[in-house]
Amino acid sequence: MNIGITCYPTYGGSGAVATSLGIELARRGHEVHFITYAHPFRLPHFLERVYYHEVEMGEYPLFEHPPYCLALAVAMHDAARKHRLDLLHVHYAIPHATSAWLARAMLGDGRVKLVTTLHGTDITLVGQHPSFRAITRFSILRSDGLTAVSQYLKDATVADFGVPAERIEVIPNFVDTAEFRRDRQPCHRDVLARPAEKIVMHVSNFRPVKRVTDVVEIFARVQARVPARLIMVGDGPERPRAADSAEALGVADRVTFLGKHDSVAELLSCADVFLLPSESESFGLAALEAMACGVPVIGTRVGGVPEVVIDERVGWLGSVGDVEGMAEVAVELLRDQGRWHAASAAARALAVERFSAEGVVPVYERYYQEIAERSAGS
Ligand code: GMT
Repeated sequence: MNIGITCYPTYGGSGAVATSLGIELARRGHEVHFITYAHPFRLPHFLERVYYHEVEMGEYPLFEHPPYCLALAVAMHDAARKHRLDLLHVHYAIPHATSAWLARAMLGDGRVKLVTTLHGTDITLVGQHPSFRAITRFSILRSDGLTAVSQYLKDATVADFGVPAERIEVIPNFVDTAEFRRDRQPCHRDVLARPAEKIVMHVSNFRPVKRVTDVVEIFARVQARVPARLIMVGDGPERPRAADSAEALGVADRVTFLGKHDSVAELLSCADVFLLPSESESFGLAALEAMACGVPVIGTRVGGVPEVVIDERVGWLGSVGDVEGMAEVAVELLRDQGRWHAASAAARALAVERFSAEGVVPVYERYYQEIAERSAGS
């Protein structure tokens, strides 16, 4: 198939998954066209059958708020026409599903099928804002295919937007288990920590929902009992508060803020525990990537996280804000080598068995086929 993919290309789980999906589809012989405003951050520069179309935005003094949604629709329309796209697969509903619907209307023949993957706050937060709600509902209902990254997110979409359950397919996120693995070289362990220290890691966009100050609070309790270092990967609005919190708790010299990284596999592969104490999380891709690297996950039982961190063999989930409980489990795990090795192996095994690209990408391919056939027959 010739497939157009649109996502947020800079940082974030939805862009990471969309890009990996495009790369895997191209490996399987499909022609893939990324239609985005910047080069997708996880896309290497040249890959066979992979093309990148940058959305061009015209500037005009009148545009205090440039209409990106329209420029994207035009780029989608052009790519669909020139490259005979069979399908446009958009990741994150706002505004991508709307632009895709517009692009198809401009094409006028209904040949291009639209698939929208719902990722999280497009449904649970931003999509519910009065300024977006009606257009979000309209656009997702106009998609030929709808997928959600977890059962939790599907249920939320049915409940909050009145989308019929049978219209949404749950297809979980996946991880490249050849890239995300424990025995990677080079391993940066020696640079990140002293030999006797354990590495506690957090990766996110440092938005309030991630509760990064809880990460620091948990770590402060852990390092009081086990020699350890906290590695914070990513950046975002809450980073200054996390740094202040490390200062206030007297652990600033044990916390390293690495900022944004394109590929986190080489960092995750030398971590001992991954912390994800989020307030809300439709899936938790970072947790899955940690698990694939054999890193047990300690986090919160929210949203779709229990569908990823499935049981206590691979990690532990507590209540939002329970920094004491999460720290206690981290200490127990880090002190007991036998238990840690069992959790690490179980985390890796679960990632490989349930969330590998080899397992999940064919599910997308079958879904595309079904959408194409269903629409052809209707
Ligand atoms: O929805 C967002 O806030 C952004 C989005 C992203 O691009 O990272 O995150 C969501 O999608 C990820 C990929 O499917 C999931 O792993 C995250 O759990 C989800 N974030 C939230 O639900 C807060």
